[in-house]
Amino acid sequence: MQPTDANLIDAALEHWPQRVRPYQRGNVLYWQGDPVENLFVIQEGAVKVSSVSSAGKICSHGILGAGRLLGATDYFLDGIHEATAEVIDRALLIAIPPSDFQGLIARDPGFSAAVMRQLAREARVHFSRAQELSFLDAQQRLKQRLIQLADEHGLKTDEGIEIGVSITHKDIGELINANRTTITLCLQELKKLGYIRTQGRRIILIPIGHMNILDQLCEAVVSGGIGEAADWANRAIAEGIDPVTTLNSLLAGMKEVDRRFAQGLMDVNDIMWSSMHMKEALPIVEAAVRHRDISLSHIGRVVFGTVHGDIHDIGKTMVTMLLRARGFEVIDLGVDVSAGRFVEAVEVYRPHILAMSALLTTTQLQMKSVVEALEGAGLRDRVRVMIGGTSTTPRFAREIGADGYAHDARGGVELAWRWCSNPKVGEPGAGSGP
Ligand code: B12
Repeated sequence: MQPTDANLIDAALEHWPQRVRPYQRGNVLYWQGDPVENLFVIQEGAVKVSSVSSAGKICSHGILGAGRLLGATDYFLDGIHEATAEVIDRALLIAIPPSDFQGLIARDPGFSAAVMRQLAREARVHFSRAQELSFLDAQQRLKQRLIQLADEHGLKTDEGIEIGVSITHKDIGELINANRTTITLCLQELKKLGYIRTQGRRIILIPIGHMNILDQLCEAVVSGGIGEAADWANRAIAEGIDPVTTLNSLLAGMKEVDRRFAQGLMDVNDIMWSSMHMKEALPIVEAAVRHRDISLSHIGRVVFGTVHGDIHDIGKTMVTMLLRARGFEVIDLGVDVSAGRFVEAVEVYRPHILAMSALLTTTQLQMKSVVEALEGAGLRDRVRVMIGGTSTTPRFAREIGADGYAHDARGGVELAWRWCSNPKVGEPGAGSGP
């Protein structure tokens, strides 16, 4: 049988039961530069191991949990601690004097194998950290580190795996070599992607298998083959991943496409392929969203289109999908929609909301033409106008006389929901419509 970390605790308890001591958060076991007076086996709790560079920069080597051995490398090399070890969560530690440690290594092959295994593991961790620093950006590093923390300190809960140790943004920053602002932004992004949830200092990860599926889905949008994104979307839904989380992964794929396009790593042709992958996957997610919220009845009608001269329709499709999922009836006019066509649709369908999307700086001015055309046709007071798309802003919405703007699909749905819960006089929901 392979010696495990549990063997190390068992062996330490068997030989040195009287050496178990409780420690509180903030207790320092040893400082960088101290001589090795004790080695420690962690029976319970968490200990942060970090060092300070000559330039005064702090680097955390890890937050170690039960079964880990502290100080062995320092003991074997020159007897001086290369890092500081600080308790960050109440802990029970077994302190072992070096001579006792050496004696047991000589006598007990099982113990000695467990120690070697720990040292090998440490070496591997350092190696993969070095790789991460060279190849991964801060968000990817953060994700890897959270997965490792969940592996070492994770508690299974109904919502996923909770990292069972209280860590601050500063702790995380030291672990992945990033400042606090970066950590906050990366955590927000991981939350948006649906990979983690936070409550105060509690961090809960979705199952790692789900993360892998979402990563594959995102990558399939960026550079997959035909049908690959759809396959991964099907798999995500079949595995019970939240459809909105699945949708966010598709969106992350398109963001990555944009990033690569901006860097000249992809051309318009590649973008076309990615858009096609996204469009193949969208109906699968839409069906799942609808299935989940099947009980909703229509709370309002929306006429939606991408303005004249603009053929970008993925954003519009996503907003439409979420609107439908929340119980709105959406009449999708498609792309490259003229002002006249919008006005005609408002006349015919009498919607609560007219929604417009534009992604090009040049086409966003079409939105103004539509508002003016509505005024010209005497329909402006009958409908609320909502605009969105990357090139638009709240200020632009005010300037052209639109009633509202939303930055993303979720914001658009919330705004539509608010409007339809509180209809304007003259609007269909207020009793004067058809
Ligand atoms: C995919 C894409 C294409 C595809 C479109 C395929 C399709 N079927 O849609 C193709 C290759 C055809 C294309 C063509 C062009 N594109 Co293009 N394209 C993109 C790209 C990479 C992604 C857009 C996308 O789908 N994003 C994913 C969706 C989900 O995001 P979204 O559209 O922003 O929507 C979200 C929000 O904005 C919001 N939203 C959107 N609409 C609405 C509406 C309402 C009411 C609400 C509330 C919210 C809302 O909710 C959505 C979800 O959260 C963007 C880059 C970018 N950062 O946007 C460039 C981009 C938009 N394209 C650009 C350009 C320049 C072009 C071309 C002129 C390129 C060319 N040289 O030929 C042509 C123009 C074609 C035309 N006449 O429309 C520029 C626009 C620059 C500008 N400011 O004017 C961008 C920003 C790329 C860049 N960085 O330069 N493009």
